[in-house]
Amino acid sequence: MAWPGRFDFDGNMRTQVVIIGAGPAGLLLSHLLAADGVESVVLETRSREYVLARIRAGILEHSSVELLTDVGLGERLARESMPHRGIYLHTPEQRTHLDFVDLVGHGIHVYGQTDLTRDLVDARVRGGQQLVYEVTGTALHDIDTARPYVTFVDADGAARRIDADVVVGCDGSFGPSRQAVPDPRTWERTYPYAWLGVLADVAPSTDELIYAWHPDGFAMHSMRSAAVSRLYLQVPPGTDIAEWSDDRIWTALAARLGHGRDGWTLTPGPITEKSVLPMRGFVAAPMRHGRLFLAGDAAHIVPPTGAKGLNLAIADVARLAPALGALLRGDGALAAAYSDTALARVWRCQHFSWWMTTMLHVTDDPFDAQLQLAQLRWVASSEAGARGLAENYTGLPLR
Ligand code: FAS
Ligand code: PHB
Repeated sequence: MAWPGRFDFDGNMRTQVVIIGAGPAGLLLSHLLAADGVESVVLETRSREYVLARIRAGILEHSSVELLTDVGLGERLARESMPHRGIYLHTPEQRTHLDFVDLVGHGIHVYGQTDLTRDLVDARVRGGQQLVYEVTGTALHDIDTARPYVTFVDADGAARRIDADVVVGCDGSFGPSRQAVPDPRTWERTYPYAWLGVLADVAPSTDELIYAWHPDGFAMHSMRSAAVSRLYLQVPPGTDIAEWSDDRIWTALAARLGHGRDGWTLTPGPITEKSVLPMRGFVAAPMRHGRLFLAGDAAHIVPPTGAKGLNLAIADVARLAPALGALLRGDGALAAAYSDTALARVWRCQHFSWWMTTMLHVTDDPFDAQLQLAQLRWVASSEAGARGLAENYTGLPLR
């Protein structure tokens, strides 16, 4: 294969930044570095097809959209994303629309992570970033020296080495980078429920997302386009997807989302994908050790209820890219501050995700249910409560 990067005297590759992982964090970081004249090579363990087919997040914060547009990734986003003013909070008592534009001056955009990944992969060729798929055995070396390097086996089975000035772990929650940080501090919370997510070839039954509290469990109606709906159901952790037929899924969604109430109906359709997603929160600190930096899920996981995972990955690399550019030009101040400043936003998002999750997901404790309903009534009736949700859901400024 035609090899990316530059070869040095002993036949090894050489570049400025090695990025491990071609998810949103790794791909966007490579794009931002290229715009700053910094060369990078992205190593990805999966195939191009696998990366492009992954179905995950669906919401972009206002500041994420601004950033992506500013760096030349806004064309398809502007054409195909769905701008939403707000969301609906639904309980058996009432459905309330929270208008984020009225509350905090901006809304959100519905745009699948799959679409964003496609845009990022397409932009890579134009920007000259190097992306190497189907690597195995990725290992980090000498990260606490000024000459770190990464070894791996390429798709042809050849052992490879890339020497660099910096290594960035964007390898998600199960990659090797986090393990390379000695004695990290970690925090973890496993929630006593999971999400069963479905993709269906049917027009959404709502104009904006519905987050529903119900005694049987949480449900959400999202979407990917005018013809594709994305919906979620709270299920017990470890649920076997085989126990949930399409009929059972639609029946539960109809009950929890209020089908037939006040004239609203949920229209079912062919389910094209279904999966069970565990709910957990995780943070690892620091997000830097020597010449290794971590970004995105490699450093933190949030429950998806607050739609923060993808946006946090974007926020991390929006902060990291200029820090690395400055570091490589001899100014290490931003790089030195990266971990602390990134973690401040991580914990704000971790808290908001916890708040949304514990407010909307039922447990077997009837006291919890009363607390949740009281909190939902307050958010639905108080401008201060609604503004607090709106400010966090639409996202804090990136810069
Ligand atoms: P990613 O996990 O996206 O990317 C990491 C990449 O590193 C992967 O491509 C992986 O193959 C690669 N990698 C791993 N080990 C490697 C190695 N040793 N060598 C090379 N490459 C390696 N967030 C939301 O906001 N809303 C949602 O609804 C939502 N749903 C989700 C559903 C699922 C099933 C999952 C797993 C996550 C979901 N998330 C959701 C969170 C998700 O969107 C992440 O926050 C987002 O993908 C983070 O992006 P990255 O940090 O790039 O990590
Ligand atoms: C989605 O559309 O996949 C989605 C939307 C909002 C969330 C989580 C996931 O909080």
